[in-house]
Amino acid sequence: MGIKGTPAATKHDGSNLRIGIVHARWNDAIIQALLEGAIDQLKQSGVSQENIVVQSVPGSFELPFACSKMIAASQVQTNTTTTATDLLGSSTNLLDVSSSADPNAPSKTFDAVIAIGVLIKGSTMHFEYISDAVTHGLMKVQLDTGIPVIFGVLTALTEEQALERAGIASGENKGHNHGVDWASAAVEMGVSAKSWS
Ligand code: DLZ
Repeated sequence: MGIKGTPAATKHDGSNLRIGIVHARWNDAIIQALLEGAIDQLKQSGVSQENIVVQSVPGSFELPFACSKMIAASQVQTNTTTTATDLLGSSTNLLDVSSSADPNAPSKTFDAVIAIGVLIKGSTMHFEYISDAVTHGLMKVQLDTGIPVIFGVLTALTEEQALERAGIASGENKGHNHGVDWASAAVEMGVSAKSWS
């Protein structure tokens, strides 16, 4: 059984995965802690450094667009390779290429993307509008692309709440770094999505 507020632990091998991380730059100290937690956990799950691609955007509102573009660009790169081979050679060459490919090699397409942002409620309605738009936007990206997008957006009522969820609260109890859980979710969903397709 998991501790309250965290998922029950499962172990998955991320060594064949390529994971994208897109993070906002608002509330940067909290973002950096979450990013570090996520990257450490990805590596612990076997994802290699070169298969972790990090991209930043100004704020959380930009996360869905950036995730969508990142996924599309990675898919175009993969397709371009195929097209180039296609144009260069005969069908025999194409067969040669596929038979020499390592079936266990990580794909160039992202297997999962983690969107990291920290939204802290202010005195206007900005927080509500951005939280709602980002949540729906990220859900749409994963359903439209078929690539899992992990919801790494903290929607905190106070800065202290956000610090706790990044594991950097002041005082004795530093809280728990949710970036770690997001990385585990990315590996589990990346492995699962591969087996479901
Ligand atoms: C404008 C704004 C505000 C008020 N607060 C936050 C926040 O707490 N966290 C965050 O990630 N971004 C915030 N932003 C910026 C918006 O997400 C976005 O970058 C701008 O509105 C430009 O589209």
